[in-house]
Amino acid sequence: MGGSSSRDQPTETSNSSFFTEDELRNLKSEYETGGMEKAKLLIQRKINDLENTELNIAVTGQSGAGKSTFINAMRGLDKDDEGAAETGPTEGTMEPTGYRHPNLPNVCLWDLPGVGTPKFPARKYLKQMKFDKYDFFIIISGCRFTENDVKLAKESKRLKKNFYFVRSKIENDLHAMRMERGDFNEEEELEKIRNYCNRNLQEAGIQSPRVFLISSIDLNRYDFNLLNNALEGDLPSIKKSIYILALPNLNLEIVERKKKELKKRVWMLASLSGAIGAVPVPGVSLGCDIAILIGGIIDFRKYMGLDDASLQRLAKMAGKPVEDLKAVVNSPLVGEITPDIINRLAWGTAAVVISVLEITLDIIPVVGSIFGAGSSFLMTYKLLTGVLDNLTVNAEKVVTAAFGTD
Ligand SMILES: Nc1nc2c(ncn2[C@@H]2O[C@H](COP(=O)(O)OP(=O)(O)OP(=O)(O)O)[C@@H](O)[C@H]2O)c(=O)[nH]1
Ligand SMILES: [Mg+2]
Repeated sequence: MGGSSSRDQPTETSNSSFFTEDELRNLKSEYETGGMEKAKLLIQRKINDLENTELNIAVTGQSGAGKSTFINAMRGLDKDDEGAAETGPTEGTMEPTGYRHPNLPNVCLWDLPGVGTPKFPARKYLKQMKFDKYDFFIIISGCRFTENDVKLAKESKRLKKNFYFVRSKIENDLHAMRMERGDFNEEEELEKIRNYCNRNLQEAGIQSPRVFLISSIDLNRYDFNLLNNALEGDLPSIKKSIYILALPNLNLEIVERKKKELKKRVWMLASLSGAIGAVPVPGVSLGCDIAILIGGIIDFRKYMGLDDASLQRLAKMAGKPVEDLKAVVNSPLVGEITPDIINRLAWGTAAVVISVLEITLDIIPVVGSIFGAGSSFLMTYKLLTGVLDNLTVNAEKVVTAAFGTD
């Protein structure tokens, strides 16, 4: 895949690491000259990058097209929830407003005012919105294709920003067509609307536009997964990871993607364990670093949507009582994390034999020696792998309870 922005990025070794080839080589030489303590600095720096990188998503389009509703849906919020963007049939948002993701404050969705209103004629709009600060654009179009949609698309292109054209309220169109015609075929109609949008963008000089048909009130259907695929292909590695972790747990595919991203973090966190002054877990005979473990569990749990607030949001989205979702969760990891729980996990993993060879294979040739560096690494690696597997299984159960399996 790969859009224009990914070409500017240094090549990564593979999907299983955030490090580039050069960085891995550097990591190896740091280890060879300064041992684990020196290598850890580089790993820590990468973890800091993961925590501090911002992702700014601009959502733009005609007034009333459905920008605010889409942003709320992406954040897993209902329009009445605290902190939700205001929506409604009247001209709403008057200046760019950033909405931070409830779990990942570095992800910000920007609700830009409707273009083409008397207050914001298109030309003035493009200047005032400071287009440059955003990672990519989502242009939302409500129904008919307009001149302003084209202007927005062209401006994004001129600024070499990826843009994704989202045709919203699609379930409304389908509903109307279904009422009108007896021989209604949903897939055919969707394809017609896609072609219509594509043709208009092409006629305006956008060569390969990317068009997605979406319903913000039923985000899980239609082209939402396709939009995520496109973004996954276009964003540089760390931003991609952050984007995926910010998605609401709408389906099993999203949960699987999150697992893949979090797996890349396991060996990095494990490498940091056993630092000087680390507090060992009482009762766990092999050394391991309780602060790193607990931090990992809490973060992974949140990204997997299993903390209380995320479960509440998901239940609301699914229109089900939160108790129904909580009822399927069976994990010691969802309550308070105590040393005792870590101990129980450790007993569980005693039976799980993870050999060095099972650890993310492509990193082995470069930093293989780090993995042999001590039991503390292996123990933390085993525990966090177990944690991630356990949380994934539970997240899958929650998604299925919320939305079914299709
Ligand atoms: N059926 C349906 N209605 C939607 C969808 N998206 C938005 N709406 C409705 O469309 C109306 C306008 O949506 P908003 O999200 O407020 O639109 P906006 O683009 O933010 O509008 P401005 O802030 O004025 O620029 C609201 O009544 C929404 O409920 C959708 O996917 N399906
Ligand atoms: Mg709005």
